[in-house]
Parts: sequence; C-alpha cells; structure tokens
Amino acid sequence: MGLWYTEKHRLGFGITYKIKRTLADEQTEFQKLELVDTEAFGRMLLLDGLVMTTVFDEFIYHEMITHPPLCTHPNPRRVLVIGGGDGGTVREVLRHPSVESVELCEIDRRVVEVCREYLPETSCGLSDPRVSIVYADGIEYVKNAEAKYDCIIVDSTDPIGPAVGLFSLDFYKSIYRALTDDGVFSAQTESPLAEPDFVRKVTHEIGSVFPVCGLYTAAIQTYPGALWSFTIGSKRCHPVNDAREVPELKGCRHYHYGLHRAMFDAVPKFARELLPDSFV
Ligand code: SPD
Repeated sequence: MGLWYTEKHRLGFGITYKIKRTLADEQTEFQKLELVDTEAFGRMLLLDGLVMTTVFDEFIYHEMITHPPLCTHPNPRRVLVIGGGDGGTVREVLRHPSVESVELCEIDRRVVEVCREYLPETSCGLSDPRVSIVYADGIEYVKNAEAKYDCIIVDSTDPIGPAVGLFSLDFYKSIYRALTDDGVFSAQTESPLAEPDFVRKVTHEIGSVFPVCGLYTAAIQTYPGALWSFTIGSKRCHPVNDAREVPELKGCRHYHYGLHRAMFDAVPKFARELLPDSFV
C-alpha cells in the first residue's frame, strides 16, 4: 500500500497524499520542515505538517499573490516579499520589467536552502542579481522601513505559531508605513470556505488600515478548503480601474489581465458577505 501522509485540519477533515520518497525531514530552529515527493503532485514542501507548495499547483498561488498587486501599482520598482522562502513569489515578481530590486525576508534559512536544492523550478529566481535575501522576522523587519517599497507581498504560512503576527493589525499598520505613496500590498488570507471567521477578521483589519482594498480567490487543490483567498490593500490605486496589462505576463499559466479585471466581482456570495462593504 505504500506510505501515505494526511494533512489534518482542525475542523475534522484531512487531505491525503501518497508519498514516493522523503527528500528532507528536519527540525529547523523555527519549525519542522519536510520535502517529499508525492505520486499525484510531485515534490511538496511541508512546514509543521502543513502543505506549503507543490510542483503541480504552485503556479496558481504564486501568480495570484504576485501579479494583482504589481499590476495595480503604476510602476513597481522596489518590492519586498515577506516569507516565501521557496522562491515562487520572487520568481513571479521578476517577470515585471519595471522591478529593480526584490528583497526576500524569510525567517528560516533552511527553507531557502532546502528549496534551492529540491525545488529548482520554484526557487530559480533567488539567484537573480536583483534579489537580496534577508534572514529575519518579517514583523521586526518591516517595522524599521518607512516609505521604502512600492509593493509588499506577504507570502506567509498559516496563522499558527510564529506566523500569527503576520495577520495582525499592528503588522498591517507597519506595512502601510513601509510603502511609498502609491504602495500596494497583498497577502494570502486563507480559505473563506474552511476559515470564514478568520477571513472576516483579517479583511476587516486590512480594511481599517488601507483606503482601497479587495479580495479575490483561486482554487488550490492542495490547500484545505481549496477555494483560497488573497487580499490587496492599496494606498491610492484601484485594483480594477488602475490595473495595467503587462505584456511580459503572457507566459503565466493562471493569471491573465481578463481574470484580473473580473476576479474582484467574481467572489462567491458567501465569501463576499464576510468582507467590509468598502471592499471593491
Ligand atoms: N495552507 C497553506 C497555506 C500556505 C500559504 N503559503 C504558502 C507559501 C508558498 N510560497
């Protein structure tokens, strides 16, 4: 029958994968890190037992957390990615010709090292000369920045343990301060289907800090709830009316300009009802 792994959700369900091989399994300074090869989804990174990314569907998540904020900003040059040590978000940021520098602030050096070794398709952008990697706590790092970044992307783990602070009101205020006048931020904000109360809480907090906000979703088979949400907070630019079509994104497999323009309207009703009225 072979080896199977189940990611168990606190609400009493799980998602099960057949494992072909374990490539890395260690306790880092911050978390349990596993890199396994699965039969259905290829290589998969797990942190503290939760699926973070798989070769099969990572493009959906990484394109959707990255291109909406960068296409909303008129000319993103300096970008900060918090978390995201697998490099998938950085790879997507680098598609934008306007980008001059990308800082990746990842708390756990081992995530970067293991992904560089076993997930080359995802981590390939990390060696680009425009990228610098800082190993630090994103909460502290962003506190020390003022009007420095055009876009900030929070590619965090789930709101458990050290990542809890990445979903807090104080953190969103620090992000606001760290952005330039046209600044735009995006974050993964969990599943409105599996975690509706959580989505309600974070969107109201983001909405209390940023004047222009919106939520959109994508289907990600390997995340609990499958329907996953992302939230944009913007200081000035409107994520639909100001959205730019970037020709260099033609190579994307999920994101496209038509999707961008439609996705804020296409939020399912039950999810829309969780959001502040002010959301686009
Ligand atoms: N439940 C999984 C949520 C994972 C969000 N972050 C993934 C990091 C991929 N770069």
